[in-house]
Amino acid sequence: MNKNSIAIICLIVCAFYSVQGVDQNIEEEEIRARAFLDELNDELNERRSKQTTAEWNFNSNINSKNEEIKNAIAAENAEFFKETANQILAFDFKAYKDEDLKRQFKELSKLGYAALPRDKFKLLNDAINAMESNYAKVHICSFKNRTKCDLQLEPELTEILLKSEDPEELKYYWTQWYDLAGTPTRQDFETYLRLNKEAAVLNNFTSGAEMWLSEYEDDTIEAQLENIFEEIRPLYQQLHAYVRHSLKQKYGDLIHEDGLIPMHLLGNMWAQSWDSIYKHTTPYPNKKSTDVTEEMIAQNYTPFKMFKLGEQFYESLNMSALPQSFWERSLIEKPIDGRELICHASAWDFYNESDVRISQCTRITMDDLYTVFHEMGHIYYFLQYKDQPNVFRDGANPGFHEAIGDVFALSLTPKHLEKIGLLKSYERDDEAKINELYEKALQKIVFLPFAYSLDQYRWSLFRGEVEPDDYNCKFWQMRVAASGIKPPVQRYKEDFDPPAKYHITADVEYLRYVVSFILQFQIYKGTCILAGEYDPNSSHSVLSDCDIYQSAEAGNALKKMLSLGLSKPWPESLEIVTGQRKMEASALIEYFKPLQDWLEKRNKETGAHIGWDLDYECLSKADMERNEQN
Ligand code: X8Z
Ligand code: ZN
Repeated sequence: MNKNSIAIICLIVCAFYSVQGVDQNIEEEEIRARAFLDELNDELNERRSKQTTAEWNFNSNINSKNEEIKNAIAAENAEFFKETANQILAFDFKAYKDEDLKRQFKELSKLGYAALPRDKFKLLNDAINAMESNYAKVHICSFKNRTKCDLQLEPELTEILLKSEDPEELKYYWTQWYDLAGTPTRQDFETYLRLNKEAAVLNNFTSGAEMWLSEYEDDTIEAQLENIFEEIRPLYQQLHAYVRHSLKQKYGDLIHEDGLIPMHLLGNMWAQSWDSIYKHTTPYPNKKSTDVTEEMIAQNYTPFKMFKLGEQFYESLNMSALPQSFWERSLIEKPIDGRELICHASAWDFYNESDVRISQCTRITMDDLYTVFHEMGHIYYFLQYKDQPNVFRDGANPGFHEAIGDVFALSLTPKHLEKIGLLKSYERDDEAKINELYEKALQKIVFLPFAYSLDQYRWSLFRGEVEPDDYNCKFWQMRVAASGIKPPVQRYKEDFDPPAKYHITADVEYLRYVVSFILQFQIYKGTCILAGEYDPNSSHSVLSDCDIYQSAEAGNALKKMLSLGLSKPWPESLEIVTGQRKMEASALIEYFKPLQDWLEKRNKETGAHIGWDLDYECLSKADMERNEQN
């Protein structure tokens, strides 16, 4: 053996022992790290519990005292999170073998807004609170009686938008809402944008867009969504063409055959769901509707009864009854004591035993029954993952949390509604089935471009791609291009309409709903197969007929998925129920296939134009005045 060989052997042996030494060090550190996290966990639960209580108090009773308490606790917790993030720098967690530990540390190192210095953190919270309070406090004078000025978004404006068929009245309320809920928040919104960017940079992201997108733990998520929208666009265009053509019969000159649909005629303040125009546009109007609102009223349904119906459905899938505290502490009806509150429905985890609650100004309608199911999905997610470490007590990604309740609601098929006595003497033939799918598409398909454009818009602002002067223009350009709808009146550069949507005012990321509306069909299909309610290999089996009620198999798989929380990357959660690890639109497309075929045929027969001209003009009020003078 020559000298060189001896040196090489020595190098190999030394390297082996030093790797072993490192391994041993890492293992020892992992033991210390686990002890650190165990201790921290109780403190995190306590702090989050205290913060949630303060947020709940503000949400259900907006006043300066509750705002002050909420801000003080948020500031205190932000400082604590900063200290914790400093402490964890002492742990070399990226080198750990234990994936679970690594992931807990990774979550703990995300500071979000807490990364801001104390004064800026306060400024940012003040701006968001101010926008939320403004939204909650809007009161509008009645169209017919301008001295009666106590109309609010929920329930009055929502009801009027749903029911009125008078374009002038609808235009009045639409304009009032956007003028009062949007424009006055412009300054706060600009503060929010500035500090959001600073926080993103402190978190090592280029902007708030990247910070939001990182929650999906997949660098290709934007590209995947682009592909999914390519797949869905033909169905949306057919639906849009059919609706526009049908509404023209009702509203005449207000609608142009190849133009944008004026959004105040679509039954919803943001035109995010068009189900209330079902009655004017039904494919087969002689068939009975599956909207059971009237029957719910006739049977004296109350909010409590709607929530009990929801609970019973979840229980039928092997989930437990809701804790007594849920019933005692939730807010399921709009209080009539005059206090200001946020009526937008929400579900709350108090990180404390089983303290979970819903806040919803429930109306007795089928739409609100869907919302009850939706919110309960959040609640059962909270309950299933409650034994996970605090940092994993969250959805597999934000879209999962939004999807669960909707998966259950998809089982509210006509057959199910008959079973629970809400639908009577319903005859189900091919025409009735087209009506059913059409009604669902007005909720689910219409929503997708709306939701996507909302966050594409915010991303572009976060990324600094839009000049402040163009903030409003850009918003409408993107909404128009995505959905083929337009505001009922000219909006100007001086207006600021985006915060007239709750999630923009309240800084809630919205891509979660896009992901949810795709995933929910995928998860629904998976549970339907498990329940033996759907056979993908049989041409007689129809996905939209499936009802997973009382299926222990579906329930157990869902429970297993929910109990993972955020502890594993989301493909693992998806795989449990669907066997797939990728988000796919194929289940949604399959669900609506019979409708898509029908729409294509019908639109051809009627000559309905497909697509829309992008005739949205960006103007300032000064431009407008000049134009008028010339
Ligand atoms: O905000 C909600 C839920 C609460 S997480 C009621 N949703 C979105 C909205 O109302 O804009 C549900 C679907 C879309
Ligand atoms: Zn939700």
